[in-house]
Amino acid sequence: MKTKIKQLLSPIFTRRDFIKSSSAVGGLAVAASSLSLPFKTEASQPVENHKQEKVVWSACTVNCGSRCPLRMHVVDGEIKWVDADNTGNDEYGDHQVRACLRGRSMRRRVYNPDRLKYPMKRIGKRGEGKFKRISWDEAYDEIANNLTRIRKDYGSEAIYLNYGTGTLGGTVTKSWPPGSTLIARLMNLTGGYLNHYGDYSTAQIAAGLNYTYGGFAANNSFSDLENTKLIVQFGNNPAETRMSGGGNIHHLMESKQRSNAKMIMIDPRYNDTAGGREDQWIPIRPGTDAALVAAIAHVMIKEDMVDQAFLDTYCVGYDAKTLPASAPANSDYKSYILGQSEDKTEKTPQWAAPITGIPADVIIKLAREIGSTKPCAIYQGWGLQRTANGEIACRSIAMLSLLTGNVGINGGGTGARESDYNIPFVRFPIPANPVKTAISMFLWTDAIVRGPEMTAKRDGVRGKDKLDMPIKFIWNYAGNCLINQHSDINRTHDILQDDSACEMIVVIDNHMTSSAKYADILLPDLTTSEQADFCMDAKASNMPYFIYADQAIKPQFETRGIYQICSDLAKRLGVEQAFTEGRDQEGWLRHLYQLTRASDPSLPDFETVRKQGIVKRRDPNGHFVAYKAFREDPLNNPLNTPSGKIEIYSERLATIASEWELAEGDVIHPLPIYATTPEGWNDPKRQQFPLQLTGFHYKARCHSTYGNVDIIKEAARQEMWINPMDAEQRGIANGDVIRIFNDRGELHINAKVTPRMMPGVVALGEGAWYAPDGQKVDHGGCINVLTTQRPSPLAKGNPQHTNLVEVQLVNKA
Ligand SMILES: Nc1nc2c(c(=O)[nH]1)N[C@H]1C(S)=C(S)[C@@H](COP(=O)(O)OP(=O)(O)OC[C@H]3O[C@@H](n4cnc5c(=O)[nH]c(N)nc54)[C@H](O)[C@@H]3O)O[C@H]1N2
Ligand SMILES: Nc1nc2c(c(=O)[nH]1)N[C@H]1C(S)=C(S)[C@@H](COP(=O)(O)OP(=O)(O)OC[C@H]3O[C@@H](n4cnc5c(=O)[nH]c(N)nc54)[C@H](O)[C@@H]3O)O[C@H]1N2
Ligand code: SF4
Ligand SMILES: [Mo]
Repeated sequence: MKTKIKQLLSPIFTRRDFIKSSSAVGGLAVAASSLSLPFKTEASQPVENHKQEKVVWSACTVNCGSRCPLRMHVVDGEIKWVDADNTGNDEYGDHQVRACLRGRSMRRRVYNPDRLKYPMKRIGKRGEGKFKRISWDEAYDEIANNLTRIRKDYGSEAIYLNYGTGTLGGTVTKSWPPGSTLIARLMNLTGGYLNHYGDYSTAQIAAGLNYTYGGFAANNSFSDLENTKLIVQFGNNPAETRMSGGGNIHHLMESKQRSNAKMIMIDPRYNDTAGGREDQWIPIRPGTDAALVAAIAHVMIKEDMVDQAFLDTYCVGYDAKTLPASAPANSDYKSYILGQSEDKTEKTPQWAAPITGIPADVIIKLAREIGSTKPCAIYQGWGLQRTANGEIACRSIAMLSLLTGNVGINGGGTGARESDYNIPFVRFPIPANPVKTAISMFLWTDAIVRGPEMTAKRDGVRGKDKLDMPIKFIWNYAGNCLINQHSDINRTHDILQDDSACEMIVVIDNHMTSSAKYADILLPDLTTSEQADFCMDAKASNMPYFIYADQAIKPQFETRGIYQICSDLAKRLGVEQAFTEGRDQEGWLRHLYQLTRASDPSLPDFETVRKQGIVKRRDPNGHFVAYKAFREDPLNNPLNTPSGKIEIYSERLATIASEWELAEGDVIHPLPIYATTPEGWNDPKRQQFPLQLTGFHYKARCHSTYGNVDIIKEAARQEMWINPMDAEQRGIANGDVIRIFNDRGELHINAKVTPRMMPGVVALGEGAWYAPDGQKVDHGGCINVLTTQRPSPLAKGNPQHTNLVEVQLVNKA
């Protein structure tokens, strides 16, 4: 059974698979996969290389939510192949954290033709990719002089650290959140910078469910699914988004196998996590989950399946009994469902069917199943919240856990995304930022063109009523959000063309990405293979770990690491001692680890960690059960909400809804109601652009990272998913080249015609490398030529999965 499960997880290969297939050819290493990736097992090293070869622990630190150790096989200073974790007994709970095919292709990133080799200065227009080689000293002078000038002319609020998660998993190299980076350390020692809040991953759910649960909402760890009877997943796809052998897909499958629980997948796309393991797939129109939830609630209320005692004890605003005094009559959740509130609409399954595209009888059956199976584990991914009005949509899903009283118990959960246990680790100290202003990470393009017009109540400026300065200087470290990953590339391009608006952009990357092409000064960074670092923060359920990634090879070309870059700049800016505190990179690693061990002496010493590469632990509590203490004793363990309870009705949101200036179609509401969205299924714009386009995080890449690895591009091609009925109407067959377009942009890519996509909706994996043809048409399949910069109402986040488009045939395959 175990092997079967692992085989189903096609991108994850087991060590046994390799050994089996290599022994079949007399000990010579042959990859078990059909992809002949350059990796071999230790047992199968070619004899002639055996002597010179060293195996060095390294890691993959990209932001895929996992984090994998890599064993670099180095011969004559060159990585020859990449192997995965081989420690432990590989039983579940002490299993190997095996890298996915992306990590195993790391060699192809390190030695990629796109690799940046030298510092460079822009000589063409931004985006043209025309640069001249300069020395490090020239680059430092340019940066230091411009920083000093811009600080003097505009103030520190004009300096911005853009979102970038390329090395999120590192410690020295950590690229996000901005306040944890070495660039922030340097900036804060020299006057500070304009901060950002929120992230492209979770902006809406972090903001929305904060009002329900107080703080970033937790859910039970996937390992706890061994205690459940029913798993319901709303747009959650760990088979693609948590792919590591130590990642959450592994925990989901192993624990599901133990409980034998049924699994229902609710997603417009038949995703890889369903992939034959689900008991039911319920395709749903994007942006309509809250309507489905409301109809489920209706059935539960009518059929007396609601856990009234739980709602009375732990929640605010389910019915009139627990509604706050400030709330108007009939503004409770039950009244909303039964049609007694403002909209006078009963949220019956018949009402929800034409909205969601799910037949009423399927909704009724689903409601009875969720209402009568105890415990029931409701989870959501982050796809459905990365949408217009996503804050309210994700809050609604929590209602299912509340109505059924599943919060705080084993086998139950909260309706948020799964949580994980992490090993506490001391990080780089970052002095306080003298600038207190912050903008949403999504509104930096607006802050360039209309910074001083941006206010707290309209644009979500924090720390101040309004922004005083536009952004004039951007640090873009390990991020591709200048272009590739930020919405509406054509708008961003136009904004960045004017170099008297944002005057200086510094990009620090490994590769010539689309963002790198917009740099004024482009600095070539080391890869993880060329330096040492501690790597951690994996989403690994109840088996947390950290990795010591050692230096496997010498820095290539003239590359320099972020610690050296910042130290050198610190010297020029007169704060060298304060920045380095007299330590080099290894000195800091030893120092931070010493502090970590001081609080947990059971951890192995530095040299041992360096040798063994990975340190694994178990969650001391077995499984993480979210809000367990609150469930057991709500008076002594209140939540971090104003009432201390779970707020179905939020007074704070009622206040915000009445005070903020919102664009038409934006909804902030004290209750988790269903709200239609701009560019949703019923927007009149559908006459022109009849298909809903949703995005997804694709196994071919981590966002754009690994997007230039030839072999992976071939294995998992960039295609737009379309249902056979929609394709036929347009004369499109599988593999044909199509154009996808709307009023923001156009791209050409191949069609994947598949019943795995529901009719009326198309999907495109995010992160493909933007490849414009000079006419603003992209040929790489980068979805962000089609997405909007209009922010979501409450979080001011990225609604990148909410788009209307039309699709036409360009060429037959
Ligand atoms: N349409 C659409 N857009 C999206 C999303 C979506 O769902 N749909 N998802 C959003 C989400 S959730 C996120 S998190 C963002 C991610 O957006 P980004 O954080 O920009 O992620 P990447 O595209 O992986 O870019 C990481 C960059 O870091 C570089 N890099 C990798 N390793 C190193 C290193 O060691 N040093 C340096 N200096 N650079 C390195 C890579 O070359 C790459 O350019 O994208 C967002 N954009
Ligand atoms: N391989 C790989 N793994 C990754 C990443 C990557 O780029 N590549 N990125 C990482 C990062 S930074 C993040 S933030 C996470 C992202 O994790 P998620 O945000 O959870 O991933 P998505 O693929 O955007 O969305 C998950 C699912 O939601 C579905 N969905 C979209 N809209 C709706 C809707 O309205 N309703 C419902 N019910 N479902 C909907 C999508 O079809 C998709 O299958 O993944 C991480 N893991
Ligand atoms: S991309 Fe993620 S799952 Fe794959 S090797 Fe890297 S950290 Fe592991
Ligand atoms: Mo993300």
